[in-house]
Amino acid sequence: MEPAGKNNGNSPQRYDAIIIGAGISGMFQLYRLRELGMSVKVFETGTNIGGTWYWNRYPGARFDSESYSYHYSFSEEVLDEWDWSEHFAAQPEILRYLNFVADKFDLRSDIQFRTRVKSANYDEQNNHWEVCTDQGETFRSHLLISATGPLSAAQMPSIPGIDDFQGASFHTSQWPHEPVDFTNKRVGIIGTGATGVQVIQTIASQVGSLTVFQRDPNYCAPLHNRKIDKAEMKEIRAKYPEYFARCDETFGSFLHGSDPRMSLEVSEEERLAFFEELYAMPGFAIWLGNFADTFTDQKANDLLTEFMKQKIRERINDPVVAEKLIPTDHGFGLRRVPMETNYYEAYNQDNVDLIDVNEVTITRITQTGISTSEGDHEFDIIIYATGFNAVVGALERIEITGVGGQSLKEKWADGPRTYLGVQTNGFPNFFTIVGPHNAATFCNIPRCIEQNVEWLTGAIKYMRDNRCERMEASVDAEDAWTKHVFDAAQETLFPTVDSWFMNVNRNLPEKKKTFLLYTGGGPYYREKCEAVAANGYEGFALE
Ligand code: NA7
Repeated sequence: MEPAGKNNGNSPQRYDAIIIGAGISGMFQLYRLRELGMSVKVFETGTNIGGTWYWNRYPGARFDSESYSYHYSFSEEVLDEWDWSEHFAAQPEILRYLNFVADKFDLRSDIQFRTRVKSANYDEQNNHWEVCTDQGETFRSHLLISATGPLSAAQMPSIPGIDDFQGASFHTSQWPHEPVDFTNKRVGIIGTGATGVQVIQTIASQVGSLTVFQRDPNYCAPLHNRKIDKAEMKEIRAKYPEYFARCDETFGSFLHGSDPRMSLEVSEEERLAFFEELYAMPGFAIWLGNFADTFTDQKANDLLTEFMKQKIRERINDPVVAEKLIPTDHGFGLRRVPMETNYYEAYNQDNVDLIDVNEVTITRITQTGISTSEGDHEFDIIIYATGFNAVVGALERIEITGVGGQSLKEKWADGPRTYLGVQTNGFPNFFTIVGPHNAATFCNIPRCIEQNVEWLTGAIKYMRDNRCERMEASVDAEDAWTKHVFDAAQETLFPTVDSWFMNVNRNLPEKKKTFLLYTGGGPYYREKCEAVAANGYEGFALE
């Protein structure tokens, strides 16, 4: 390890570790590495901590996970002192919570804000990383850790004329810090993923008019959010250990885990009653608490899909609009399920219009609005809820080069290759939290972030205790893990549908179709990571 000294005359400042990103992962990794007595520097593009919850300030942004399953578990003090006001907290409260944690542990003193890491190059001779920022500074560190988040590289649509628009326009993840007044405004929104759904249902009652440009509809499910009063908070707090234990057991580390029964094992009556029960439950119950074969057997998936289609039809007054809102190219739950509160009912309002861009093409953004094959729409505000260059996008924006000057982007041109989703061969001492192929990509994310950070901290401590200077995933371990990731995906129906899970983004046609997530489940992933550690970090070369 480098000595903890931070400066050395005019040469670049040196740290034991550099962390990129001050969201939930970066904050916790900083906390743990400080405990090891390491010198650490965190770079963050934003003006404050919070990552996803700092950037995504759009109206309606909130948890889809139960608040008390999402928060950090590592500090009893934080658990004791923080109360949640809703079962699914909204973004302002979440950001207040993360600031509370940052204040409590004085995390900001090691974080440099307003700074984007532009490049990171491994210096083989000196076994350190040289990190350059957009502020023109260069830093050196022994270890480099990306905590950049799987959905942080905002993606605008590839529509001509975006810069021509004279009104206000925002990508949802680059929302202004000042409130946006929608009163009497003519608003257009492009995108109906998890984000678009939250925005639409929130602003539909505030705007003068809302025109939704939808390409592929998604199956949305009711969130059933409620307030938490003091008495209920006390009960919830008493159950924290139970909740964390439950998350450890389930596939996606949510409170909801699949039912052991198979869909066709029960009578139709029983099956429908179960679907109704789940539909009435809060959160991801209907998605992740369903029959065990829902995402592995097409027939099982078809049954649930039919139930969900019917629910949409029941909630929309105009049958033509209802059919537009029903996906035709995929079954329920095979893409990320947006959670909603009166989303479908918004389309029953007179001031809300739905345009299917498969029928009516958007030709360009103009000075005054959006031009389509069937005429022009004038807007005061255009909202782009068009998602992200998912999972690999934030890493691709940084020019990362490893041994022999190999570029990470080039190495991953046909899709990421990783060992455990934490390292890739040729990039020693570079670790990815929530990297591609990591269980954290298909997870109630803080649960998996904590696992990632604890495991990595253990590996770093092992390096120190055993006087190792260099840790690198072997080619064999990387090949085996990457194959395992693809094999696990093939056992599910997820690869049958184009989505960001599959590295498909129609605004980035050059991206190669490949599976980015890990679908072997949290429990297996954790077991595997623990076994690797117990066997002296098997699969990694340690020197
Ligand atoms: P998503 O889920 O990637 O959704 C983006 C939406 O934007 C989706 O409906 C896209 O339609 C739509 N889109 C993108 N480009 C266009 C163009 N050019 N024209 C029309 N529509 C377009 O991102 P979100 O922010 O909603 O959610 C991301 C994740 O954040 C989510 O999964 C949660 O885990 C949290 P498409 O489906 O491509 O037809």
